Amino acid sequence: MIRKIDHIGIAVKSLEAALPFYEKQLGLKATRFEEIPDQKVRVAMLPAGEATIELLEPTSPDSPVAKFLEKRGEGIHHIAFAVDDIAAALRKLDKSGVCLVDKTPRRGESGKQIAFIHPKSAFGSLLELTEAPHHSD
Ligand code: CMX
Repeated sequence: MIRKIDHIGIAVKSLEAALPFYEKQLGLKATRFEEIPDQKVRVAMLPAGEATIELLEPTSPDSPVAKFLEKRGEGIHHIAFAVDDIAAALRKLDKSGVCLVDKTPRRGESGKQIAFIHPKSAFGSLLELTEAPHHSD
């Protein structure tokens, strides 16, 4: 079902404050910035080998990332796995009784379809499934 780790999401209070560490100290480069209204976040994507670091800044106090920062502070927020068929993967997980935040995919960065698995079903980690847009979309 899972092809690879697509990205790791890291919650930060401010992209502007966090980026110099990731770019100047670690030598990564933010290649894309995007606001995702559906998730109430602004993201910076920094490719790191085959996977990408996604820095997440909340755009609203009721963003899931704002709630995370309030409760747990800055740090790793989720791990995203690339799948070929997100709808089929969600059906399979749902049938097995896995607690899904999204039973049907939503729109994530770069027009990807995304869905989250609740941390209570994944032993404490928030997991994301992501399917890249098809060229004909
Ligand atoms: N990782 C691990 N645990 C987490 C978590 C996270 N990112 N976010 C919340 N939790 C924990 C909470 O601390 C809480 O733990 P306790 O019960 O021990 O206190 C537990 O999960 C359940 O929390 P909850 O009260 O049910 O729900 P929350 O209001 O905290 O929401 C969640 C949790 C996962 C349902 C919500 O954050 C969500 O819907 N996330 C998916 C969407 C999202 O995160 N979008 C932002 C990223 C967008 C992107 O990358 O494109």
